[in-house]
Amino acid sequence: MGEINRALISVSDKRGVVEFARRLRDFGVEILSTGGTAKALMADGVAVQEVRDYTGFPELLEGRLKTLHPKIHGGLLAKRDNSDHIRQMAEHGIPAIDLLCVNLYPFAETIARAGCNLEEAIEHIDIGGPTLLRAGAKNWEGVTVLVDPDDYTTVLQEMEKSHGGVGANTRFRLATKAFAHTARYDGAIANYLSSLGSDGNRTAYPQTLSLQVEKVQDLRYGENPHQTAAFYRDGSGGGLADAHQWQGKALSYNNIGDGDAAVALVMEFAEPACCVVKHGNPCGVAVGPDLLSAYQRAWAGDPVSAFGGILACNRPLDAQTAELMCGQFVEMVLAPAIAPDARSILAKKKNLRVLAFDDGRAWRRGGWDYKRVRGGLLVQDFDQTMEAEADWKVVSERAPTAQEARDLAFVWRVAKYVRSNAIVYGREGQTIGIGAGQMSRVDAAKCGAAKALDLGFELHGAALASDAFFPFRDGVDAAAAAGVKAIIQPGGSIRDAEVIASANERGVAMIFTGVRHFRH
Ligand code: 93A
Repeated sequence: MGEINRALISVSDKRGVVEFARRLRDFGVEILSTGGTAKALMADGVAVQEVRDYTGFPELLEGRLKTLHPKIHGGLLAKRDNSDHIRQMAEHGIPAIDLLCVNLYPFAETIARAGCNLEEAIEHIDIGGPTLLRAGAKNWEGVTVLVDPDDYTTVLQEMEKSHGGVGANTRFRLATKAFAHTARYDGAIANYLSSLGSDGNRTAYPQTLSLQVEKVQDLRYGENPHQTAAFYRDGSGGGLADAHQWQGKALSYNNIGDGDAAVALVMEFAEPACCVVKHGNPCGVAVGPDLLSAYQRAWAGDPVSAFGGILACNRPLDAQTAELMCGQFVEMVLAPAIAPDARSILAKKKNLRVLAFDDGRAWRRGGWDYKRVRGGLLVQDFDQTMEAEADWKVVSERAPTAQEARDLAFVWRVAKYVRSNAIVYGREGQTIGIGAGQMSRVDAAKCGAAKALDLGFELHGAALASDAFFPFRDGVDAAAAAGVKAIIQPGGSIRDAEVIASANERGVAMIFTGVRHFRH
């Protein structure tokens, strides 16, 4: 049991450190500390010895040299059960340091500040801190290493139970955490510096990219039962990695992928919205005056496909809506909050996964989207764009009516979340037929129309969105023949003139957005 006699504390984030050090003193631990930390501790009446007095060597170079001294690093690195090490330590007057509490200069916070320049960033690169941490963590059998103020209590409780010692399991776990901490720290430095040109200006993407992810949970299996899988958080905050699961079976790999797509889609809308997602694509989406009607109309958009789907709402889930949801077979329900009475209603369906997600973060924010390909990683900005409707251009002879314009705005938002080639039919804030993931646009148009008719919807007067331009007029011909009266699409095909002619022949209003929303 690693008994603790001497500790070194050197922290930038001073949260909780005074109380921690005071408790260490109660255990009779001798405390060494660097300038700022020593000052903070002594100001609160905790007795410490400054590292410079301990080593007999002053802090130099504006603090760049504080702890880089053999008496410090020898005390951390020496193996406690190695007679040679013990002899050399005695010979050179190096006492063992048994606990190390260090967190680093705030590099990530510094570079995140607007106007931070290269010089400032470099001054916030901690050298001594990571060196201490790596030394202590390498020698975890003799040293307890803390990088996270949230671990202070655990360590104190363990010392309480074990007469001032910390067990091997805890020391090993903390050492692993310390290496993850320095890896993340160095990764942030490398990412930052390699995204700068020699003039100090940012280029688009870093030359090297270090990613550090942390496991949220192991999953029962991957996309299929013969694939093993786990879910990791990437530190960007929010998303399903930080959602709260109120009830139900453990999340599956496919649940997480579909849930992410479903929430991103409903968060696109300002008014109450609900969607049903299956296999990464929405099958029914609707907005309404309240969540109940949005849910009913989203479900009615394609009740056949909705069976076993994922439901997402952009408003707190109320009891009435929850009651209706219970009447259907679904895998998972997601909302920014679940009202207590809705919770007790859903509790009747024990297997149903019910999650509350943080609606303030991640869904609408910029950031990087990664896609793994063999031998590499594709990195791009998330598609967070939603063009201003003022920039849309009417290209047909007939302009859309006010109702058609509202319908077009709705189906266009949905199309952004449907896999390409995507065609979305809808009216009055409800999708009525979605053609997804087709290899030709005309097939996507036919597929969506066939679904709508199959489900008994009337396509006459419906609106249509196409996630990218129509390469030929055939897709528009098919949709117009089916009764569609308004179409929204990016435009930009060399055959735009033919496509517009097709719309005009049948009195269809057509808008070009100028922006494409492929989703693969
Ligand atoms: O400038 S350093 O890279 N050189 C060092 O020798 C050193 N030793 C500890 N930074 C160093 N530290 C860091 O100082 C720690 O990692 C901690 O973040 C900070 C605490 O300084 P102070 O106690 O003066 O507030």
